[in-house]
Amino acid sequence: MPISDCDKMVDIATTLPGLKLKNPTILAAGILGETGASLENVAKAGAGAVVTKSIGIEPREGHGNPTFVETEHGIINAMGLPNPGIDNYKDEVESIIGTNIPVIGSIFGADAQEFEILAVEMEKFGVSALELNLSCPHAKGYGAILGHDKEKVLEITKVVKGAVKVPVYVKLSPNVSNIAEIACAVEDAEGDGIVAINTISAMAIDIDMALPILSNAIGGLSGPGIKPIGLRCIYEIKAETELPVIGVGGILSGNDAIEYIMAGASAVQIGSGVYYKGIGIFSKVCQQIQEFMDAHSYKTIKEMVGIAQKG
Ligand code: RRO
Repeated sequence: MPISDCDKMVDIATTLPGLKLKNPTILAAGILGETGASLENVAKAGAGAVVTKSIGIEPREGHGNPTFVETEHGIINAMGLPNPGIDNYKDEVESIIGTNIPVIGSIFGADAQEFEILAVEMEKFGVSALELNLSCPHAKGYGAILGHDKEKVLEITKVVKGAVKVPVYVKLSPNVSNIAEIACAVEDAEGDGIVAINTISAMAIDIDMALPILSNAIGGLSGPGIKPIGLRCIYEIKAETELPVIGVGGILSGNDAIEYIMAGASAVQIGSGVYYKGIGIFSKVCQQIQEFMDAHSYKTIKEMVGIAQKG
């Protein structure tokens, strides 16, 4: 939103390795990422960048229904990594490359070799950066099993870094005892940045049926209830590493985004917020960030990054 008084003009652009963003809001993986057209709609709605669906080697149907349940303070999903497979996703990605915002390719694999193959393909499609999904909490053989192990995180990040030129971001799980230690493994492998956090392992029970609601029983919690946990994770990661961080988890407003930025995030991702507020959330959050900065005399996002860190 333009601000008429030039002295009060604030700049909400932000820069991370390989990413020049006109604003700090990014569509998170797994939301509206099925097609190039749906990603383009998010770009038109004002997002600074988009992350694709998490893509693997082969097509996967994912878990059976129900895959999704809304609870008091968030949403629990166990989609089970449904995706068309890398070869079938090519046209979708290529259709949005060259539109006005960066595209980040999210990939998941069972081991470093699969990640390498996927990374090379995604790079060929023309993405600006990669996001390694090492953190899906409920897909057997993928995600958490790798991302909870700092040696595996180091190996996968190193292998991918050796195979591509685009920057490599690693999406981390909050379901670990020490997230900063895992972030340090990314740094040791010369990864370019961290995305935190993925969803929190959770469940809901149907008391009439006396059964778990999700077909997979256990899923991942996202939405407003996880914001304080996401903030704590960013804060801990920034205290231990120099890596740039993209914050994600329960961002529904400009103030939520500012909290993440002050904890140390250079940009934020919005996922469940689209479910709660609609696609207009990107421009709304940007407007609210701008208003906050104007009211508090911040001129750039960079000035605010990590200012809540002690010492
Ligand atoms: O597909 C999923 O069930 C899923 C993924 Br890949 C992820 O990274 N996080 C999540 O909560 N769900």
